[in-house]
This record gives sequence, C-alpha cells and structure tokens, in this order.
Amino acid sequence: MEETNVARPRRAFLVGLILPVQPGHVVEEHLDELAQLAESAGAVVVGRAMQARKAPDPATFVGKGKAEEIGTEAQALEADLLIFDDDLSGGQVKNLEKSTKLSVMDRSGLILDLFDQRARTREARTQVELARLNYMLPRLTRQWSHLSRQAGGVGTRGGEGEKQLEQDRRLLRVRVRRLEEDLEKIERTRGVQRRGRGEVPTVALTGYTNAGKSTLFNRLTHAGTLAEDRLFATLDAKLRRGSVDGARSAVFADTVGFIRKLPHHLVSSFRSTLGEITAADVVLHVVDRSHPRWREQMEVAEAVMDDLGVERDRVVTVFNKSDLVAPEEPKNGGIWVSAVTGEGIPALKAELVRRFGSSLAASPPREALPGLA
Ligand SMILES: Nc1nc2c(ncn2[C@@H]2O[C@H](COP(=O)(O)OP(=O)(O)OP(=O)(O)O)[C@@H](O)[C@H]2O)c(=O)[nH]1
Ligand SMILES: [Mg+2]
Repeated sequence: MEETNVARPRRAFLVGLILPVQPGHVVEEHLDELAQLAESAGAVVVGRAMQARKAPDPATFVGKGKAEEIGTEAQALEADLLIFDDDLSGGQVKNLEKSTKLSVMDRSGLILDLFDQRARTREARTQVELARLNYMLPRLTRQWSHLSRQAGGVGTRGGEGEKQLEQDRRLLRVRVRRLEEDLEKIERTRGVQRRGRGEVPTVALTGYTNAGKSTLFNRLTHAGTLAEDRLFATLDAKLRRGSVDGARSAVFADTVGFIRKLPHHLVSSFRSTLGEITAADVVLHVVDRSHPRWREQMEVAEAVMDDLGVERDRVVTVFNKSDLVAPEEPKNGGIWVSAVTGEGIPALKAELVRRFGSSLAASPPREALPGLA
C-alpha cells in the first residue's frame, strides 16, 4: 500500500470567455498564462474551455447550458477545480459550484493563493491577508458564513441569513483596519531605513513576472536571490548593495512582479513593498524581450508604474534575455542585456553612472546602510 504525506495536487480545468473586446487568440494566450499561474501554485491543468458571448451571463458568467457542459467535461477529466480567467461575483461562484459540483475560483483568487504560498515575511503576510479580505468583502454570500471564524476567531455559527452576513462583513472590516494600521507601522520603519541610506542612490528593479528581475539583481549584486521559472517567485522587496563603477556603488531593490488582470487590491495592499519602486532614484523596467507578448507585458508594467506615480524619466527600459532573441533582430529602443550570460551589463552600469553623476556613493561601509539583506 502506498502512503504519502504530500496532498494530491488539485486538478484544474480552465475557462475563458471570448468577448467583442477580447478575441479568441487573446483568450488562448491568457489561458496559457493562467495555466502557468495554476502550475506555479501547485495544481495540474487537465483541460480548458472557451465560450464566445456578447457579454458575461450575470448568473453563471458563461451561459447556463455551457456551464453544465463544462462541468461534465471537467468531471470526465477528473478535475476538482474550475478556474475562470476573469473576475467572478460571489453569486456567480455559488451558481457555478451548484451546477458543476466542482469548486470554482477566478484568476484573482488564484493569484491570491499563490501570493499566500509565497509570503514569508510579516510584511508580505500582512499585505496578502489585507488583499484577500478586500477581495472577499464584496463577494460574501450567505454560504460563506464560515468566514467569521477565519476573520475574527469568533465562532459565530448558526446565525441566520442577512444578520449573519452583516456580522461577517463587520468582522472583516475590523480586521482590515487592524491590518492597515500594522502596515502603516511597517511602512514607517521602511521610510526610516530608506532615509538612513542617505546619499547612496537606490535602483529598483521592476517588470512583468518572470522577466528576470531576480536573475539581474543577482548579477548586479552577487546575491543569491531565488530566481525561478515560476510566476511570482519573489514577493518581498529585497535590498542589496552592488558596485556600478569601480569603488562606487548603489543600493539595488528586487521587487514583486506584475501580471495582467492583477487584482487591484493586491497592488494597493502591496504599497509598502512597492514603495521601494516609488522611492527609487532610478527604476529598471526589466522586460523579457524573448517573450512573444513582450510588448503587452511592457504595457501592463507601465500601467502599474503610472498608478504608483513613477515618472517616466526615472525609468530605464532593460530588454533582458537577449541571448534568446534572434541575432538578426535590431537591438535598439532600450538597453539590451542577458542576466544569464552577462552580455550588456557593462552598458547598463554605464547608464546608471551617467544618471547618477556625482551622487554615486564612494562606498560607505556596509554596516552604515540599514535595512539591507
Ligand atoms: N535565457 C535566459 N533566461 C533568463 C534570463 N534572465 C532570467 N532568465 C530565466 O527566467 C526565469 C525567471 O527569472 P527570475 O529572475 O526568477 O524572474 P523574476 O522577474 O524575478 O520573476 P518573479 O520574481 O517571479 O516575478 C528563470 O528561469 C531565469 O533563469 C536571461 O537573460 N536569459
Ligand atoms: Mg523574482
């Protein structure tokens, strides 16, 4: 008899909706990425379905008949989970679970699960919990009354209907306020550490998930940061000193990546981590130039940076993974590097030197820089 402690991975079936604004080939690509997200979260993807409609069905997102069809097909593949690429309402989740007899989640919920798995520090955990509560609040339906225990540790079972729902909401809001206060404290500490770094310029690495930020960070700072072919390998901002020009150095910050359809609450909850980007002297926008959709990925990252209030003139575009790009492709429009082979790194450092001019630190002792890894 075989016995194992490892839980059987969830078997996921993916669902996308083709809309007038979202043609079939785009939905295919979004589902490819959704599959990567699901696999990064430890699930096995067993199949996918798409439906073309003028608009989502308010009750079941896809059509009612289609939902039943998907349920049958997914069960035949022994799926235990349906993942929808777009946001679902609480009511849609409830109806879909009823008609398919499978658990149902959406892309935002999946990203939150993935972040949950990755969060290590108190800051990351607090931010993820806050994002999750903000995600849950508008989706609360009566069937979710178990939430009251999760949220407040108060075992209020057996309450009825609307009253129960109202109580759940109140508990969640109280918890949200607590978390926001905690985050403000953490943010103040970060601010103090940042000021402590004084004259040493900061360079933040940002960009789409899997672009190669951590690999480039390691190359620039000789750090051993986790770089992986998984989405959202990095959650916490990580700081480390790196030399840019002989004896002169800067503080580099590796940060969490972005993705399309990133839940809005996640971005706002990650304010303190993303603060490293807002506060940096120079922001390196790392782009996986070998990715077929690099242009769209760039736009997604640029939109988030705009949201965060990062002025474009602080941003240097870094086209990474040049080793995977056909040699005949013209290498213009940004700084081309390969974080893996080291190609282009001297040009990148030269650009940093040019931007910092005389403000580059003449290497103050390491211990004089608080908050570094
Ligand atoms: N061929 C090639 N692969 C690269 C290069 N840079 C990074 N990679 C690979 O791309 C994958 C993702 O790299 P990471 O550095 O983890 O990417 P990231 O942007 O930090 O990703 P997240 O933290 O998940 O947002 C890894 O498998 C790296 O080995 C490069 O220049 N060339
Ligand atoms: Mg990373």
